[in-house]
Amino acid sequence: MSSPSAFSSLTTITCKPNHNIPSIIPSKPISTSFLGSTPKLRFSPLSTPSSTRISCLPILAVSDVVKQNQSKTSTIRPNLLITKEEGLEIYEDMVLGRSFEDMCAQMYYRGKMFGFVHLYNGQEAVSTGFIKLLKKADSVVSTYRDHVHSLSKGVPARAVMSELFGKTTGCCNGQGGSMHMFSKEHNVIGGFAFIGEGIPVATGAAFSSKYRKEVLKQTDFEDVTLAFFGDGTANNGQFFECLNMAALWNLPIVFVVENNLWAIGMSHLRATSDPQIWKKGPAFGMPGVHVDGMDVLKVREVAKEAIGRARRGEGPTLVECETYRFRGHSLADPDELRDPAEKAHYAARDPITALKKYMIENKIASEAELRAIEKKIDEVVEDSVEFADASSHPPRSQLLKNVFADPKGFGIGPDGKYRCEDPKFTEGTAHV
Ligand SMILES: Cc1ncc(C[n+]2csc(CCOP(=O)(O)OP(=O)(O)O)c2C)c(N)n1
Ligand SMILES: [Mg+2]
Repeated sequence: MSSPSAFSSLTTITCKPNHNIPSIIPSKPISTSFLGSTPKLRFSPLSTPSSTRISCLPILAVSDVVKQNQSKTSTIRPNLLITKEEGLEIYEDMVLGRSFEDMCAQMYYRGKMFGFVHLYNGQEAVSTGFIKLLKKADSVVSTYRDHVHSLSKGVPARAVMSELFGKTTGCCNGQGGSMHMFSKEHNVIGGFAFIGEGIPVATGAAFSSKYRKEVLKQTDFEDVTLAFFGDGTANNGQFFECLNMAALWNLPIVFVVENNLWAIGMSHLRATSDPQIWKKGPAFGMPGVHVDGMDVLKVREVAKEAIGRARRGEGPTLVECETYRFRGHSLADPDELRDPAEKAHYAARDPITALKKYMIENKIASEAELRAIEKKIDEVVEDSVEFADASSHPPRSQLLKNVFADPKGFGIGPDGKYRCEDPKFTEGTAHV
């Protein structure tokens, strides 16, 4: 039997009556004898694992989960959520994410990178809070905002920076660029540029973990997949289809919505009928949790529960992390739409500054120890730039490597030459 999860009671959040929305469910149960009649179209509920069964228990907030785990963490210092070792690891990962992205901005404006580059500044607590709890065999699926997810999962800074520079030493040999980080070795199975595109891929990865365990009997436990995506993406159909499949097949996946309140220049509150994304979990029969995504310790506690549920075979969880991006949508965005007061509000809640304060105030680490980490990371990031700069560009012969569609008739003409070499092609008059 699996151990009971703190989320078993979090699912009951759906029971909170919403007096603004009229109930469409009749108070008396309707007979299920005649399914052809719409008013009588009521089915008996499918049996669900006890952890996802919806009952009317008292509402449990994330803060209660945190408190509950706080008392379990250490008997010597019962108020702390992390050990020194964990704290230093988390701090280092968040500083790496931030410094790496700041360096990307510099390199982009110096013309070292091409195409769109989307930075993750401000959202570090989500990547670190979740990914640092994973094992190597677990998978991460990201979006175009994918550098930091890759770094948290262990892809070396050199490989990510080189990929951004379009060099052969990049994790995709320079063929992916900023939006397409991938590392088979680290089970980063893609940054995806089309929004929502990664969610079915993540669902497929989770299905394959379950299949390997249950059908092929290859492992004793299920590897977990984390699917990261944004608030705007959560209005996309693929999200709903995958919630359905993941719940139906009880897949070992966590859907992590990074709700930074904006989808390019569209406010989440203007674009979404019910802005509380976490509520969509219980609608599909899985727990839905909302957590402060600027607080890495809270994110981490929620992540522990969600990843633990997935690993124990208790199925998927939807976690909405309320966060904020400190820069424009991409480095090409002048970021003029968002209210300066809103930006200032979230800047004051910088997750790295908050963690630093927590660690120093609670004597988990000294200022000198944290400064030493910052210095070490500066060197790692500097080194990644020097490495990327010194690496070579891919040879022309690499152009069609990893292209799985038959290049004949697409990139290559009937004469065996690249179509782009035909001067008429570039004039726009070639017969394609
Ligand atoms: C299928 C598809 N439609 C439209 C776009 C253009 N687009 C790029 S980013 C974006 C907004 C996504 O916002 P959100 O999911 O909140 O992620 P964030 O950028 O805030 O991390 C859109 C619509 C796209 N990339 N893919
Ligand atoms: Mg967003």
